[in-house]
Amino acid sequence: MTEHPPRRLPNVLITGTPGTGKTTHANQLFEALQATQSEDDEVKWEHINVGDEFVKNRGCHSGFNEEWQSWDVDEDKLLDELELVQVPGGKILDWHTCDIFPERWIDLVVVLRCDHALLWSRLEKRAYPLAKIQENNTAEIMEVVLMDARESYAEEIVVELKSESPEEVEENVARIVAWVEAWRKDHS
Ligand code: DAT
Repeated sequence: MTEHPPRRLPNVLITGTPGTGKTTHANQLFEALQATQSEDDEVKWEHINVGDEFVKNRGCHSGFNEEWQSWDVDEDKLLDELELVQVPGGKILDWHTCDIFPERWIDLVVVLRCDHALLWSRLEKRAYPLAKIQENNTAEIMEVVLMDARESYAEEIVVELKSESPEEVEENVARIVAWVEAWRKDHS
């Protein structure tokens, strides 16, 4: 494994069942963190929607699954593509799968949670096939992403946050920004 210099900024993974609010949080977090940066900062914050930008657009998949209306992920290719991207830090990774990244890449894992009836209505608006809504709903009830996160990363870096209202998005983002500030002090 190639040794890299320590990260200047942390890598933050925003995860959760589809529809829990990952992209909503990642967008607001990106804006808030970007506002803390200056022109001459070497490492800039970046929001990476892993599913759209890497799985779909960079072809880290083995084809489109018509039944599930989603791309079948090629995990090896995805990890190869992201390996160098994550090195300097400052990446806000937005993805519903959290257990494929090497533990050393990630400094904070935020698992978003949402009431299952509310989640159902959010997913219905996306016109997902019924089976996909049901599967995601069950996954949320069974806490699948939270359990995967806890199995894959050290307990102290996994945070579970509720995402049911715009106020909660604001509170969550403020909390993550405060965590980032503390990380930067610890690593300066
Ligand atoms: P994800 O990226 O996890 O699939 P999203 O950010 O696209 O989810 O959000 C799905 C929908 O739910 C979208 O219409 C915005 C809304 N939403 C998400 N989190 C919310 C929250 N905390 N309060 C109100 N609406 C929210």
